[in-house]
Amino acid sequence: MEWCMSMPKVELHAHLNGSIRDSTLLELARALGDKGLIDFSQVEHVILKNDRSLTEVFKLFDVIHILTTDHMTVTRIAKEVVEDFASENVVYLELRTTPKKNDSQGMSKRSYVEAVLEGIRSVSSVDVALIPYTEDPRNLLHPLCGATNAKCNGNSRKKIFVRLLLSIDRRETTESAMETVKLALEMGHLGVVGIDLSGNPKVGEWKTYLPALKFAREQGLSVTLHCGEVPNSKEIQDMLDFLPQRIGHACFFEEEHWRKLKSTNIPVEICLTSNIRTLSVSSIDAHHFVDLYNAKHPLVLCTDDSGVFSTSLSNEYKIAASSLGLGRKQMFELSKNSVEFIFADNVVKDELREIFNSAAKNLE
Ligand code: 6MZ
Repeated sequence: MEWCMSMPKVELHAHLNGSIRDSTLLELARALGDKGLIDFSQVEHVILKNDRSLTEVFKLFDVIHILTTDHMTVTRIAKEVVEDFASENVVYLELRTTPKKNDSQGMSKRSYVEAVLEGIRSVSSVDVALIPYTEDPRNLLHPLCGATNAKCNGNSRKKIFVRLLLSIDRRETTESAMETVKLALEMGHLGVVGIDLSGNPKVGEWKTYLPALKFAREQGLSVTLHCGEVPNSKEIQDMLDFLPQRIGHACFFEEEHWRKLKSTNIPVEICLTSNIRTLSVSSIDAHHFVDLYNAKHPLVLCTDDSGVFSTSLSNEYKIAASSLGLGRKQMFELSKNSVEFIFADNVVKDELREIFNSAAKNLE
């Protein structure tokens, strides 16, 4: 586990509100409980419960969203989530979140995303490279210490690249999804690099979002889809035909879906603990990760919801390594290959390749 912690890692599938520390959720719940706005003991029970079906997970998200409605809290959780990933040597984080409109809080989708960005910028425990690298000279790496010029003080500091994906929730309307895509385009210069389709997979039809997803792609945004988290053969086929840049989960694929996936080489975001906890996959040994890994299909290990599923990216690597009997070199390669599937530009990719190359030298 220590070794998995120390290795540089890339996180491409992490939902902001699913990655909150339990301690923070409990603190927020206690504060609302004290104000008489919620029943703390009931919410505490929901937060601390460990085994949840997929349906229960989405009930938990509704509770979490009640606790994180205001701008200040959104800023706080974004800061903490970045700090937590950085503390386990994640060097590139593509954080995804659903922009929320909430009139009672004076919150628009834009002000929600601004609050997230403020949280990311306020991280001080590590250097954060957020604004597209090419446009902000303060983000250039110092040639000696490896820290950004903005914060270099002669010592080597940890650094994490952060980019945002804006999520469309399957409960939204076509218009609302289009609003999210337009917002992502307007905020590209602030570090938003793509669109995700997520939310309860038993709800809604993905076709509702097709116009928005097509528009996103036409305008140069990368798209990732939650695909096959529940059995739905037609939807899976249609999603694969759309040729998204990546997909998440792929739990309920049938033969023809695997054939299509493998022939198109669409990278898969693998969320082991999440799939096991929600009973989408019966055991690690039965997980499609094993076949995809052996087939050398592009894949990336991810946490999904590190808070909700009490996991970390290092833990996901540890689980994968023990189930497949992978050695350090193979785990390192798996982590390094993830760089090829990020949505940020080639300058960032080159920078990350450098980070992995110098880490490889230290491993020898
Ligand atoms: C599908 C999921 C998910 O956006 O409020 N989300 N969608 N499948 C999953 N697997 C377990 N886990 C999380 O983060 C929480 C939201 O992310 C999506 C859901 O829409 C959830 O409400 P944000 O930051």
